[in-house]
Amino acid sequence: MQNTLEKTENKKLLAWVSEIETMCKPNAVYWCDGSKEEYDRLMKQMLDSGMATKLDSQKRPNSYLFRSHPSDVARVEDRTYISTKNKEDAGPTNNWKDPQELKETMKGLYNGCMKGRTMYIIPFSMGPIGSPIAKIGVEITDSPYVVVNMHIMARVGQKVLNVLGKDGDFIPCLHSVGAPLKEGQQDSNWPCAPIEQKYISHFPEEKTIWSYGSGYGGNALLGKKCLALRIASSIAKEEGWMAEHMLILRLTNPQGKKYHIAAAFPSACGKTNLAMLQPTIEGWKCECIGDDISWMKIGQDGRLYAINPEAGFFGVAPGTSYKSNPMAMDTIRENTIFTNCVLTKDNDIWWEGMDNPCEGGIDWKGNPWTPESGTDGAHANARFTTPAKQCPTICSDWENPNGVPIDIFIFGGRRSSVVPLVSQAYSWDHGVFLGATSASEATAAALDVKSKLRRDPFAMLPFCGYNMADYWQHWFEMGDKLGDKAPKVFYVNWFRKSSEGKFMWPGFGDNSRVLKWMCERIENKASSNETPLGYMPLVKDLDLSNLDISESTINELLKVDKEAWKNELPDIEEYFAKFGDKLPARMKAQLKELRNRLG
Ligand code: OXD
Ligand code: MN
Repeated sequence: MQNTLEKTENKKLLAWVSEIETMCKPNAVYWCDGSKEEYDRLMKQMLDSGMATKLDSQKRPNSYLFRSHPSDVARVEDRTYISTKNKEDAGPTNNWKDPQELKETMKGLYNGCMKGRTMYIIPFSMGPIGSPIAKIGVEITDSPYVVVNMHIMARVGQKVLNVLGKDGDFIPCLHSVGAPLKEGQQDSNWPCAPIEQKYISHFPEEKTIWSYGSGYGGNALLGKKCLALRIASSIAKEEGWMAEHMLILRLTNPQGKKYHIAAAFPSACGKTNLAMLQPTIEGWKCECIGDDISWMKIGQDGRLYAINPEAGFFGVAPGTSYKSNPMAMDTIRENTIFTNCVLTKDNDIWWEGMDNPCEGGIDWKGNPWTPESGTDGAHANARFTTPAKQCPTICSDWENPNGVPIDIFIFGGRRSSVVPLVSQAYSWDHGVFLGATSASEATAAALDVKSKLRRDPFAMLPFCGYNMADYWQHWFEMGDKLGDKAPKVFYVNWFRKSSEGKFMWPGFGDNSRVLKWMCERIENKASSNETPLGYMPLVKDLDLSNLDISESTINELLKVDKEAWKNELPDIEEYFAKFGDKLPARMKAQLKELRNRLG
């Protein structure tokens, strides 16, 4: 195979590649240059092998559909490890294994695991190349599907090696689908290993990632959850910055004043929808900077600056429609990789919740399917991988290497009861408490999460690369450093349901009404009501112009149900108790204050 990459002289990289080649024994080694020619060639190869399907070039130019193995459809949290010398450093919310033991097990699996396959080396930058906030990683993988997805999700190839130079450092990310081929053996369309052989392992002390056995999403595209969240969060703690599971957006008011918002919601709670919001209120404009991850450093002026380390969106497809997220629908009109969607009769894709019904086609498992089949045509965690620059509302500053200054943090989750539409934290510490206690109802983004309500602090439960209690302490300390320049913190719940089970708040573009109140709050222009939960708007404080919503519904959305909150306290206490002596004193103080306010 030819490529145009100049050979790197980086000693650490050359030594690592040769070590992995010796261990994994691939048939060939290929350095990725990140070019379009490379992308097209690998796609052609996957089309020829039957792994990919090309979609209709008129309807969906330069786009492809893949179907994963039915056992390999989401992140596997039970098989994800934070491997530190001391168990306590991983903390009670992470799976832990001793690094030596885990490496021994995994070396056994990696030994010869790339037989019959090509080993691809992908140099990538998370963040605009050369940004003071960006980091370089190199992923070694035996999956061409991973290579093409990484082309979209990160900045890949020669330009990264140029920045790395002879002595530059990088984060080694090793990935194998865990399916060596015997001489003459026919490959399957989605090679992967059985669940008990899957390992998504992180060694934060060595800043290294080893992933084995899965080819799907966050298990395999190692720049995303593994590097940009788990490893980066641990580096960020060490270096005094923040790596968060947050979208970033810019809101501009009718006078032209810009506000930057970073918001953390658990997986599948509408982060991509909010990032691509189209305000329904006159004169307000929203632009997207990122939909999943935010890296933030304190700038010279003492404010917190954020970049989106990714270059693409790996979005949940089902439920995405012109009604729920027209900007996402326009983003994916071309140059997009789809995984586990329905292939329609006219060679396009479809999923549950799309605008028009589907007559039928081939479902995500590869079987003939019609809406009458009685099963979902697309998997609930079907995804699109699409370039961020294609989003019609992408912000002109989305690749600004210095980032954008954050004014507002939002936390939230999917709660059908108890949690009101919006509240504002009384202080930074109160905001950290709100982030730490956020909880959400189940999602399809992880294979093994079944419980109905789970506490998902800062939406980082599956993504924090060290002890969650130390992470909370880090948040408190960042607040001390930021002082009065710290962003203001809010908590939202778009998902409250009526007694008839209907969503009470319209959501989507109308969420701009809530964001407007937040912007006015930080300008001291909107009044508020002091409640046990924080500052909350009165009905008159929300811009409800041209919105068909009854006064009683709004009152209900803004109601503080003290008794329900008192019932939540034991659950929060029990949750905090898991962290033992590590629980920051400032967190305990916040719990006490909430209890006092509830009376
Ligand atoms: C994601 C997730 O894929 O959070 O973004 O699961
Ligand atoms: Mn996410």
